[in-house]
Amino acid sequence: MSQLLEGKTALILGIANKWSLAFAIAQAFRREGAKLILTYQGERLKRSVEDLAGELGEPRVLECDVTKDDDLAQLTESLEGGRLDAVVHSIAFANREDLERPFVETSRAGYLLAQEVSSYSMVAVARAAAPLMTGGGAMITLTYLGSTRVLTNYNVMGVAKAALEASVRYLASELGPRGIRVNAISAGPVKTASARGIRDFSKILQVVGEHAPLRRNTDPAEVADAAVFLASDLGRGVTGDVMFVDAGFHIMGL
Ligand code: NAD
Ligand code: IMJ
Repeated sequence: MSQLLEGKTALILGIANKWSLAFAIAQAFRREGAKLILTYQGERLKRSVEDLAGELGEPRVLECDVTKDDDLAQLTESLEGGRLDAVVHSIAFANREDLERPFVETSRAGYLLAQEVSSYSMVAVARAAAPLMTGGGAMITLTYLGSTRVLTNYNVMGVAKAALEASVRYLASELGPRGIRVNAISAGPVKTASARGIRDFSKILQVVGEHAPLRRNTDPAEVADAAVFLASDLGRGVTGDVMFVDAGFHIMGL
């Protein structure tokens, strides 16, 4: 069988451990023949990501904290001379207390932090990567239903995801003429490190699994296969969009 990403090089940001959605995406991209470049947030995650790189055919692994302009500039510099065909942005962060107390209590600093890491970083990554995408390509970010619906405790992250999805549209409009497509995948709830410890997360999984049209939860491999589609030539007509991979949950009303 021919591979959908043969001859393509993909930069993947946001692997922390084997549960990360970005790791599932890296596995699917590798299965489809892509050459990978991985980044990790900082020293704390270096070992973990380097270990996982071993399962992915030892790709290049670089440090990139998206709040640091130097790291992003370094990333562009160290990849210069090579061509990039796909970029996966799978990064979010907010202060835990802002995901636990009423949204109205969100501090200025907490609001700005969530925006910086979870939304602005997509713009910064796009700016760093676009010059390397000389043959066009695809940028993909991960979002969640809380961008357009009020979901308990998602709070400041919902606002950041709304800004992220709007950023996808502006980036798609500007980068389209260069053959670069920009899309978001809105995944259903998955028990990753970013979900663990969220109050009542198991209950959320249960309710979503009972009410989604497919009557089950989302498998990270399904999110990864959608990313393969968007990064491949099969997705050539799709840009500026939010694709839901959530067993259909988002279509449901009461
Ligand atoms: P995860 O914790 O494995 O991934 C989050 C990643 O963000 C980590 O790798 C972390 O290192 C990285 N990160 C945080 N701050 C960073 C910084 N300053 N610089 C660089 N990297 C930084 O959890 P995940 O669930 O795989 O999350 C990945 C994406 O998927 C996020 O955008 C999340 O909002 C989104 N998402 C998750 C779910 C879910 O239920 N798990 C559902 C929909 C969307
Ligand atoms: C996160 C918070 C509240 C409800 C939530 C989530 N639901 C889901 C998530 C229902 C599915 C996971 N998600 C989609 C995220 O985007 C998570 C982002 C996140 C998680 C944490 C936890 C640890 C921490 N900061 C975080 N920042 C962002 O300290």
